Amino acid sequence: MERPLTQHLKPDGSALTLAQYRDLGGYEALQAALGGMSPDDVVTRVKNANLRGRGGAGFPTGVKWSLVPRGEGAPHPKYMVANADEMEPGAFKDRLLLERHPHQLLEGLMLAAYAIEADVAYVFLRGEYVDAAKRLRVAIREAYAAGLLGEHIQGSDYSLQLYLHISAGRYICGEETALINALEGKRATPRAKPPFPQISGAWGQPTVVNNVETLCNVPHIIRHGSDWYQGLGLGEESGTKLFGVSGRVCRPGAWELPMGTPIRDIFEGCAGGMREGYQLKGFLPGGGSTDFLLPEHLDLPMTYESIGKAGSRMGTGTLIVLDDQTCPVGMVLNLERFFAQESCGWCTPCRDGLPWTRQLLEAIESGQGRDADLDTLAEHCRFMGPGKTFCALAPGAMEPLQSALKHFRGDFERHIAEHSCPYRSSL
Ligand code: L3W
Repeated sequence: MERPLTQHLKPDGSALTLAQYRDLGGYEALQAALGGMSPDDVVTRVKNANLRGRGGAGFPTGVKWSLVPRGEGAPHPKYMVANADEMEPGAFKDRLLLERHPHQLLEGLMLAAYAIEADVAYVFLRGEYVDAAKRLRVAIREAYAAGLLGEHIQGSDYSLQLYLHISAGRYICGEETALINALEGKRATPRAKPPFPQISGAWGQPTVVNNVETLCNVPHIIRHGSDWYQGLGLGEESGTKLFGVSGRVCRPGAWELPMGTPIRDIFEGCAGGMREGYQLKGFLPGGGSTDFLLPEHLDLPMTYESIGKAGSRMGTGTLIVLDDQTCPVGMVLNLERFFAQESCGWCTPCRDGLPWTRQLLEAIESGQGRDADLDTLAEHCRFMGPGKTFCALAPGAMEPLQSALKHFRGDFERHIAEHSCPYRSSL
């Protein structure tokens, strides 16, 4: 199986240097693009490859790029941003790529910048990713010194400045318009869309924001072509994907596998299934802001479509596993504490609704809950559902809760009836 994104990672966990990356064919795609492909050619190849955004939403990358005004008369400066603010609960896939394959990201970012004719590129990095920051700084320095960044890259007409921006922190900075506000030095609140950033983004100029994993695919697509990339997927969807598993499994980790790999292969084949003495009760397939699926869903292929049809989202592709000895109410409470803390406070349903949700769950989990609280929680799921809030944070936060109320309702009811957490006594 081809693993274009991760096959060359070094077993000692260190980052590939520029020389090592070049030995593997690194920056050949950039050279090919600058030497003989127009920005339109690059956009078309990525569009035909059917690369979809790996940050969680799955929007087609080539389509996003094609919406940027290009050619004569297009506004400048334009900005290209790598969204490296990975904070989705359960997700650690981008960290792997950032720490160990920094030049792959830089090459993808440069190709994307060339495709949209950007003048400036940023890596917007999560503040806690200290090792990634160190390694990216080295890689950026190496790239400038080798003439891969700066004025007239590799003797071409194309010039690009690239900066590392360390996030001041906040989950919402991963939402592209909040990220753009933060980049401008403003408070990180999302903006209304439209206009989409492709038209009016950073400082009112055309801007594209792509996830780290998305960008890491681009050099491979340019080098090997759209058909090759399409062929890596097992079904309708193209390419490979970094899937992760956390929870009480034998081998928590992240693996690059074909898009469309059955969940069972990830959970059992890669993560080794449950640790001895534990049973699988359910799992969040795409990180903390997705709906629970059940053991009966293990044979589904991991694609945006199939996970969507099952009532959840593939999101970041990182499974969080719930076992039979972990309290589902406690697990959801833990997530809602995070989301309530991370609400940016811009819109009322999210600012007030998430802390209220957290309080209700705290009451239930500690044995102080009432029957009516379950109806109130269900109401919150509706009032903070899709389209009811300014951005996707609160609807995402409601996904694990609404599905836990559906699949594990008996656990909520037992907390209320027994005035305590039934899992605590079984520890
Ligand atoms: C032009 C249109 N562009 C959409 C573009 C848009 C953006 C991308 C996705 O949230 C999800 C969220 C989290 N014309 C367009 C268009 N676009 N329609 O497509 O946009 P959207 O609105 O579908 O999603 P979003 O608000 O960006 C992303 C989920 O990801 N998620 C969270 C991940 C968090 C991280 C992290 O830790 N950094 O990855 C996990 O599932 O819940 O649903 O570029 O401009 N008509």
